[in-house]
Amino acid sequence: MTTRLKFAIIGLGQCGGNLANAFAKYGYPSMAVNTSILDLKDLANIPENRKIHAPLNDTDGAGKDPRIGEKAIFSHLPNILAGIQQFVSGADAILITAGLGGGTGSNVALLGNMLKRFNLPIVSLVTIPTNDESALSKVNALRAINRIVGENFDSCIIVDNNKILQQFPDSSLAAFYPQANDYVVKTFTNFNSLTTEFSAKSLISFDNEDFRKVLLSKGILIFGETELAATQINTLDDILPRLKEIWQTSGLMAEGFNFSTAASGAISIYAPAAILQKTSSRFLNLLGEEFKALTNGATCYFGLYEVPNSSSIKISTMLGRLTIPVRLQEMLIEASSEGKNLTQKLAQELPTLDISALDSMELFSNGPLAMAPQGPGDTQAMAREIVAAANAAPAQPASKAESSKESKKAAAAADADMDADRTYSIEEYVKLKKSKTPAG
Ligand SMILES: Nc1nc2c(ncn2[C@@H]2O[C@H](COP(=O)(O)OP(=O)(O)OP(=O)(O)O)[C@@H](O)[C@H]2O)c(=O)[nH]1
Ligand SMILES: [Mg+2]
Repeated sequence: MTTRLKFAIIGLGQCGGNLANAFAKYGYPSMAVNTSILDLKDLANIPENRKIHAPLNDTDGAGKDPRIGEKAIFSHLPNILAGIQQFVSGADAILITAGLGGGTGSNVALLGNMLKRFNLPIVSLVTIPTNDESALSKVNALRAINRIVGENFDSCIIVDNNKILQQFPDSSLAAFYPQANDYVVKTFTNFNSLTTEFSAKSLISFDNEDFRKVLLSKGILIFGETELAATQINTLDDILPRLKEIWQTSGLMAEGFNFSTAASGAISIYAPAAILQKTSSRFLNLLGEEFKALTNGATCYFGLYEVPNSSSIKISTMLGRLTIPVRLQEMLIEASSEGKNLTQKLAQELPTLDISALDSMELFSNGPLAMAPQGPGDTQAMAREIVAAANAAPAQPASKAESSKESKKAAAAADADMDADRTYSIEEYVKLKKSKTPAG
């Protein structure tokens, strides 16, 4: 694959590793850092020597506790930095992937900060949790986002797992994340790859420097892709009034961006010749105007390509230097109420059961042989059987004859002390018998 920028991909945590693994499938050099050995072993596209296992002591994973993840990263820092230093040499930029919400990947700001020493642009690509995930995941994710924004990396791409759920509603549980990760990487790669450019005829070129400008514009970056069947529109002019809707619905980026906060962006359009022939010559001016209106004057880089034998129109969009989306503000509201409940639950002492109704129940008799009697009659019958068995004990083999004689004698002695008119419990009988049996 020929790429515009050579990215070195570093996946942190399980989701980060899975995304790095998907990037590796598309030919990107990738490595993975994780506190969990089990997560690392499943990353089939990443070579073993590019997997760094960084556990805290003997734990596997960070159990959604970012403090454990942080300590783990610090305790393996020399090893992690040495591995990454070798790996990133020759790259144009570092892309750190992670899922926010857990204990390992939520430390993406910490890792990114450590990697500033390599003097390469740093982009983070992170996922945010779905609505259904726990308050803990949301609180972790929000804290992590704030730290990432505070680090002022060259940009931060936010993939919304909520949108993934909507996009792949019928996907099986096993295929869900691999499918989503593949989609994210494919869309990113369509921007970063020159392959389509080679096969298409360029009317206006979106070049490498344009890509770099938008990608590294700081703040939050979104990208997306929409494909329309050639039968759906007559000319490209038809997409102008739909541009906002296309941006809002394309891709897996977080919902609710205020597009007017964007400082730069890119739109690349790939269309068949028949559509381009019908499109007005003013189209690009109109597109520029529409883009400016939606973004409140952001700089836009265009690409327009004629794709032979195509039956669809593809529109790829990137918007850079956006502010934190509404979806995260909503998550903050959810997390603060859910988080409060969770905090209260954790502060409460664990209630015990009131078992006073069981106080008067005596299920075991006192004594060395704690056998629960089935009923009073049973105990007496067993006691009588034991006495009878001891009296009528059959002859023992020669070696045991002596001790057998002794026990018979003891049993007889014990029986001699027993009151024939009284019934004994088995415990009483054994006690009496023991006290009469010679030790040894
Ligand atoms: N898109 C996507 N999201 C994922 C994937 N795996 C996990 N997630 C999301 O990422 C969040 C963090 O999960 P993990 O990556 O397992 O967490 P971790 O960083 O390994 O942290 P610990 O398990 O606590 O050590 C989850 O809450 C999910 O929302 C994946 O393969 N793809
Ligand atoms: Mg994990």
